[in-house]
Amino acid sequence: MIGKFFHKPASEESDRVPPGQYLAKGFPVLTYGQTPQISTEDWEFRVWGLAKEIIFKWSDFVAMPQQDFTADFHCVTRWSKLDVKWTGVKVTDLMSKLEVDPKATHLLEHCYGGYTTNLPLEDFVREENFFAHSLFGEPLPAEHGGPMRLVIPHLYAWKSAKWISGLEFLDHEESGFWERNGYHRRGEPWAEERYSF
Ligand SMILES: Nc1nc2c(c(=O)[nH]1)N[C@H]1C(S)=C(S)[C@@H](COP(=O)(O)O)O[C@H]1N2
Ligand SMILES: [Mo]
Repeated sequence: MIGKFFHKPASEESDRVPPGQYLAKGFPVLTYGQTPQISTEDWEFRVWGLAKEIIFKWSDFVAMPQQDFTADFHCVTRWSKLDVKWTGVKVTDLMSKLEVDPKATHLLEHCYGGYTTNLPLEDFVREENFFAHSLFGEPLPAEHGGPMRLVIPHLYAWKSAKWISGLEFLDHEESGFWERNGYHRRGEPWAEERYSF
């Protein structure tokens, strides 16, 4: 396993690599199923459930404040990539445009292609979370979730939904795709919250 695709972190990086993780060479692609192809003209982002329903178009998203982000990326299959550079919109900036019911405690991220993953609201509404449409200065490639994905740096990357199509706000926890298939409900890499069994 070590060698061709992974390397051991140098000592100055090792304190940034969670237990049981290795640094990937390049940026692996991890997708369950097909890669959806969605143009920015067709892309829509819908909010529903315990929030006032609203549909954003691509132009609405790029009209919000745009920022650069640098974040570490940890896949539960044990590869990590440090200092990934993204551009997009902060979750907190999107939240300022929503009317979320105070009863909402959780949400489900929905994606083109049918993938879902869940989060407690407090793991979603954090300053370091963002929607990304660019990767290392280029439009986000389809295989990495383009045209738009969510990035939740403090949790394992299955929470970072690619081809995001919407958010469903809930007053209870509902499992997403991997959570129903044995992954941990929350997925904090430093606590190695990998699987639920
Ligand atoms: N829609 C969707 N989002 C997804 C996935 C997926 O299969 N479908 N895989 C998740 C997993 S397990 C990981 S590790 C990351 C991988 O992102 P990458 O392919 O850009 O490296 O995307 C996450 N988001
Ligand atoms: Mo993953």
